[in-house]
Amino acid sequence: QKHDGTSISSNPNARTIETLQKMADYYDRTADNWRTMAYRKAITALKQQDTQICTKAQALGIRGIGQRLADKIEEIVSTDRLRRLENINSTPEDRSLQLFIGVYGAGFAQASKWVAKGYRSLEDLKTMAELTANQKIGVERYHDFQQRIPRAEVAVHANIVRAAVQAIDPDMEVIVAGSYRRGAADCGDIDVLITKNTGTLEYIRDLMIENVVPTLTQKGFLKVSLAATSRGDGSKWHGASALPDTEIWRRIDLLFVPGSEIGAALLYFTGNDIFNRSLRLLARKKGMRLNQRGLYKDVLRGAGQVKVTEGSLLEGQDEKHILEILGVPWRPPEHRIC
Ligand code: DCP
Ligand code: MG
Ligand code: MN
Repeated sequence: QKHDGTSISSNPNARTIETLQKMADYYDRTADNWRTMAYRKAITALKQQDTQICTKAQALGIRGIGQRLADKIEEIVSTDRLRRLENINSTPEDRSLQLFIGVYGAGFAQASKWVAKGYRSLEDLKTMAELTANQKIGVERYHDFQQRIPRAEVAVHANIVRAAVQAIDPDMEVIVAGSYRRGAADCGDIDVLITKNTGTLEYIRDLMIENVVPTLTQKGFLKVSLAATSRGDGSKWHGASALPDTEIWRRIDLLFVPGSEIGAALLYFTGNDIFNRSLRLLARKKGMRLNQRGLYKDVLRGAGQVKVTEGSLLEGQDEKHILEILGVPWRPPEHRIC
């Protein structure tokens, strides 16, 4: 099993894996899902080998590795480099694209447009680009949001939220999910589930949006709202927070979860995303459907796998039971990395 932050240096293919990982990260940043998946698959397959894979033929003999990846593996081992990787970020346009993709609220498409307009630096964006309110914050706080958050600091943010929530209703629960729950030493953001055993979504959302969020904003802990839902089945507040007497802003996601859905929400928001994808696929193969609200059966699909009915709820409250029904042996959060 692999843990967040665990070294793979003892693996005979460590050097190859490290290089392929850089390629996967690059394709992930450019939202090239197909290539990202292909590289991740190859990395997973390589991690399971106990001898070094040196030639294309050897690589092709492994399930999950195709022609192109096999070529790259041979190139890495025989030349100790990968030309494709060295070509990435080699032009100013490439470097700007990578920089802009990191702006909160800007995806690959937006970043490409900025590059096409001739912008190259964050300063260019500040002075020349037409930015939405969120993009403006994404640019101003670029370096804050790029920093990983030490695990201990994540806990302090969550404690502040918990104290504010429980001051209003002591039966409310505040659980940190995301990479923190998987045991990561540092996190990209702070993912907080806000729930109550007997609480409905409306109850929790009203308490948060009407009361906790304004209070924590007034206290100076919450800095800005980046995305929030206040009606319908909306259930989140995304923004930034900062500890007292510190300058650095952290990305924080508050996720409102009715007690009846906490199991499915825990599963979804703990991830990681690849683990979630494989669970959803498994559910589908078994005629079920898994999302962040529950596991459903008898989902009718028509032509092209289009959903005809929602199906009936099998389980939403109990994380362990959801895995049981799917026939997946229990996996503690630290082992949910694919
Ligand atoms: N998630 C998902 N698919 C996505 C985005 C998120 O399944 N496209 C789920 C799995 C993630 C969880 O939500 O683990 C939280 O999302 P984050 O983007 O915050 O990712 P992590 O917390 O896992 O990592 P990081 O430390 O980068 O925040
Ligand atoms: Mg996270
Ligand atoms: Mn998040």
